[in-house]
Amino acid sequence: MKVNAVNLTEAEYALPGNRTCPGCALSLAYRHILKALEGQVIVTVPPSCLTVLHGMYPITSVAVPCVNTPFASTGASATGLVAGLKATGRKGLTVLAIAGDGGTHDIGIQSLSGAAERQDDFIYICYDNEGYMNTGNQRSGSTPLGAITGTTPILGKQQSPKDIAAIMEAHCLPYVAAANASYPLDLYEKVRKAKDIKGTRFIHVFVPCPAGWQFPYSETVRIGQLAAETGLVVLYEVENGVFRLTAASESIARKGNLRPVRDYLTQQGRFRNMTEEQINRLQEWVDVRWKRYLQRATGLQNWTPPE
Ligand SMILES: Cc1ncc(C[n+]2csc(CCOP(=O)(O)OP(=O)(O)O)c2C)c(N)n1
Ligand code: SF4
Repeated sequence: MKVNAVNLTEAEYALPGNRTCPGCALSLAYRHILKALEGQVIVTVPPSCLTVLHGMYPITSVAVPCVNTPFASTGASATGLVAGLKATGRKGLTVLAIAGDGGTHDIGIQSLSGAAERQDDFIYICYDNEGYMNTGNQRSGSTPLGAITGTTPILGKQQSPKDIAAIMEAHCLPYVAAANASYPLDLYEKVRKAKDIKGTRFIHVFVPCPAGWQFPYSETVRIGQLAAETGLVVLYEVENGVFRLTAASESIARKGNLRPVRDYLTQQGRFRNMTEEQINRLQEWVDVRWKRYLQRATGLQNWTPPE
């Protein structure tokens, strides 16, 4: 049965009263991720906003066991947990490695790549707030072109972000998906599906961050929707190599056009210094990627990574 707001489980594993900022989309996403796993999970987390959400011993806002692992070793830590469960004969638990974009695109990529190449049996979720937010918003490999951060303070970032889901897909994983906290039921379905697959499963989750991106915290869900409506974030899944657009991206592909990226940029203080040339460059980047996703979805052409 397809999940909806009415039949979604009432059980909660990410409890109220955590220490994330008001309007944090990570908090929203994590709540649905743990619901999808029904609490039958061991989590491993590197330093990040998620460790803040979990809380400091002996107090926690999360009702599942969690290992805090060093920054570079999330993938290795998941491998160890999987081996530990096997050695002790424990069944029915999912190992979930979950890290920010700093901990995934940059610092944790080697241990993640090693574990994925071994096809170790866990779900890896990268929640992407497009910067090192817990330490005050430094630029990461996922920060978009033109965004002002603590380490790109005047002109904004000069480079396009790396496509981590494409990198992970190149590891021939059985399941790769891209989700967005503003579409929590789509995220829920993806985690449910990943739960029942063996091997390394990778899910990228876009999580708007009001504190770092400089928008009012009441606008979190709308910012995530605008990211999908402008094509800056595309929702999809690749199951055993078969690509499918989902949620808002699927309906835009069927019956609509993308909105201009400017509609998204003007809602956030971090883009306030973008030049016309940068906005055009970003629009072009989106258009090229969107065309390739459409071609993939309709099976017209084999996918090639964007430049
Ligand atoms: C080896 C190491 N380097 C730096 C830090 C400091 N540090 C803690 S959290 C963090 C930022 C993490 O960024 P990201 O992975 O994107 O997660 P977010 O904070 O955005 O949730 C940094 C740099 C650390 N704990 N360990
Ligand atoms: S800095 Fe951003 S991601 Fe971190 S807790 Fe605050 S809103 Fe959430």
